[in-house]
Amino acid sequence: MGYRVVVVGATGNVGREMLNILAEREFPVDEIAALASRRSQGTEVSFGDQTLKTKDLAQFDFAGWDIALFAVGSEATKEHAPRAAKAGCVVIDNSSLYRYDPDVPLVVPEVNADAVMGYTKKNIIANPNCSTAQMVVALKPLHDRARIKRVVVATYQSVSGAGKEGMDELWDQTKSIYNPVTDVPAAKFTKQIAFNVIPHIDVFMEDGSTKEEWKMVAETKKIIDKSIKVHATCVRVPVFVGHSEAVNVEFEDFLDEEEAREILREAPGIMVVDKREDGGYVTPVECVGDFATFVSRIRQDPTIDNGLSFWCVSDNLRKGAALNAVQIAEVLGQRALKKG
Ligand code: 11C
Repeated sequence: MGYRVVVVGATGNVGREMLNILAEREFPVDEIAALASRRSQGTEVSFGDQTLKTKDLAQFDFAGWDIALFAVGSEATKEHAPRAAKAGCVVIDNSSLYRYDPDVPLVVPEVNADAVMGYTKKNIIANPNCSTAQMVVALKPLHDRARIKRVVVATYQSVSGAGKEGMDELWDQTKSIYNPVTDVPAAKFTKQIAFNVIPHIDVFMEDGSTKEEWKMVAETKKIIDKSIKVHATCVRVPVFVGHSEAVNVEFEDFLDEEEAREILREAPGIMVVDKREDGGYVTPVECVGDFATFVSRIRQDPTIDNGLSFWCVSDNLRKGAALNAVQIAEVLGQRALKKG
């Protein structure tokens, strides 16, 4: 016996990946509904070898459905997630709306799977931001061994984090640079993204950081340990899929780079590819479609007492969003909503 599962936002980048991953991981589904806005109603999406026609989210009755994976913006989430939760359907939400709510667990299963059980307060579980998810999977096993004091991270985030419109803008602008018949001005992004990098993701905060950077700070604290200090610089790069991060960590205790490499090799969700030779590291195009977070370039930071640096890369639509949500559903199924 399986679950009655709803995917909300099924025509978007993340919603489509949710359907793919539910099928790939053979999540026990008895019935599945793909929902979208009225504008996209009737659009066909794939679920394994089935084709589903999307239904109108606004008209959908969540009563009798077990789990709803939400991949829509905060506004639509605000309107429909409480309605689903109230109807008895557990919401796993990919928006930022509930992440910082003390009554909603923020979960990365490799890191804090036990927190899932906190779902009972609101019937909602939050999925973190993509740049946080891949970083905490790598940080947690290192924190368990040597206690992290401080993290300084620079991200190199792909345009798919900004949705299909972001991908279209990179594609169209790149073509227009080679063939300047049509000008493709910046629209989704604040400056030209083709052949450029932009040190700005999400809105500016009062202290000069951006909301994307603030999310990495707040979410790392909530998921791993509130004592960890994080300083982030988030940058958009002309890559379609796959976020990269250069991470520098200061620990309380000494941690040798070789031991860190061994710890990460054993860690769930991590694949270490770290050969000190040409090409002995992973780049974003190589991680697309994969489940793992890849860690490379692990090395001592000799400028501080207990410091290490590493490079990590992951598919932002998968570990950063859809995969993590499906992993949460798996934990929920094993620990709370048991079937059969
Ligand atoms: C980006 N990380 O790359 C963002 C997308 O809070 O879930 C996801 C935003 C979020 O633009």
